[in-house]
Amino acid sequence: MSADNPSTDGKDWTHLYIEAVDFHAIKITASVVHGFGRGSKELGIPTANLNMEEVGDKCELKAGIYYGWTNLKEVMYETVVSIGWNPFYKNEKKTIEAHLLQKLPDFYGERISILICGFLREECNFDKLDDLISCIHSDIRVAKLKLLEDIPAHYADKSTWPS
Ligand code: ADP
Ligand code: RBF
Ligand code: MG
Repeated sequence: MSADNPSTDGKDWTHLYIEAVDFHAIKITASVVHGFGRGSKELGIPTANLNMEEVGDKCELKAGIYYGWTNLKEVMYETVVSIGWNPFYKNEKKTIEAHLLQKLPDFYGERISILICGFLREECNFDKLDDLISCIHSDIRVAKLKLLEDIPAHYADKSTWPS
């Protein structure tokens, strides 16, 4: 799989998506820490895991899948974000993980800012790993469409971000 060419293997996940109403963009800044290493190896979808100790009160954000922008070394990348307990893996701790929609070299230890622009869906459990992967590919496709809309596109310019 490649972030550039997401495929959902013909599966339709549209029933999972929720129309966000009156969502205000939220900025989270923290450094990138190591997780379980599953994103790249098991899913083929690396996720930059945030150091939750640096996240502050934003760690209370509702669990779910979001889309937005990540500022990594002053470059903005389209991003999908997973917040929660990863029910498929039954994590014991809440995580915030960002998949940037571009292939990149590792950036562990970097301080990144994620601007969350909208909510896509609740976290789900799946019968099999392939369904989790296919649903994430669907999230990427939906996120790309949402990020073309006026307000998220406005945030491609960092000077418009809230402090
Ligand atoms: P971990 O469990 O340690 O988070 P992952 O397999 O999820 O491991 O890989 C995440 C790491 O991959 C990130 O911390 C980052 O250094 C690197 N990486 C490379 N490209 C990307 C990308 N497009 N999105 C997110 N992380 C990426
Ligand atoms: N994990 C789940 O258990 N259920 C989900 O619905 C789910 N959706 C995700 C959507 C996106 C866009 C991303 C990037 C991750 C998602 N994850 C989900 C988290 C995934 O299990 C996690 O990134 C890997 O376990 C690697 O840490
Ligand atoms: Mg990860």
